[in-house]
Amino acid sequence: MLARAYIGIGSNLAAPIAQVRAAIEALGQLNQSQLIKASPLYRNPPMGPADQPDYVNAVAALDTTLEPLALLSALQALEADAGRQRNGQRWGPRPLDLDILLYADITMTSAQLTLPHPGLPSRAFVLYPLADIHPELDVPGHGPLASLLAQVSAEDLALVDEEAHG
Ligand code: A4P
Ligand code: MG
Repeated sequence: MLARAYIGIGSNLAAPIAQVRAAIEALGQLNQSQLIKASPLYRNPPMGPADQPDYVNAVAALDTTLEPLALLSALQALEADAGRQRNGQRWGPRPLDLDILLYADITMTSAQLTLPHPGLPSRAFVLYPLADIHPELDVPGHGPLASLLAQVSAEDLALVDEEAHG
């Protein structure tokens, strides 16, 4: 079945802007999937350990017939292509992080996959780009995106200049 999925994209190593753009490009090539829309890119300070570079974050909307776990594997393959080492510290720096924020209206908790992504309701770097794509969105189990947004400040988010490199 065709499902709408929202993917959170993050990078803070190895030319983050280029990493995020390449990831959006790669999502457009994903099998059984169609890239519907991508948000602007936002630079913002690291959540978690502070001794790491700023992140660049964005969100992409995909229509896909991949089941949730198959989509997760496909995203992890893209992370690996970007040189992601999975033995690093939790919330440590990474060239590419791809999270499934939402998959249709599914709510689930398992060792491999939690939906919606548990960080979604509280993270400005997820909520604002999500709202750029789909402001009317309802987040399963959490209500209107607009209500979540109202509780989170955008002050740390800086829109990346379209002409910027690196
Ligand atoms: N997993 C469970 N649910 C999901 C889901 N919905 N999407 C599992 C993707 N993966 C999901 O993730 C660990 C495991 O989570 C996966 O094997 C998968 O089975 P990971 O990507 O290996 O590890 P991680 O990313 O270091 O940990 P975690 O807890 O997922 O961290 P987050 O939430 O991804 O946060 N600061 C800024 N400014 N911007 C960021 O993007 N990102 C992080 C990482 C830290 N600080 C940040 C940012
Ligand atoms: Mg992750």
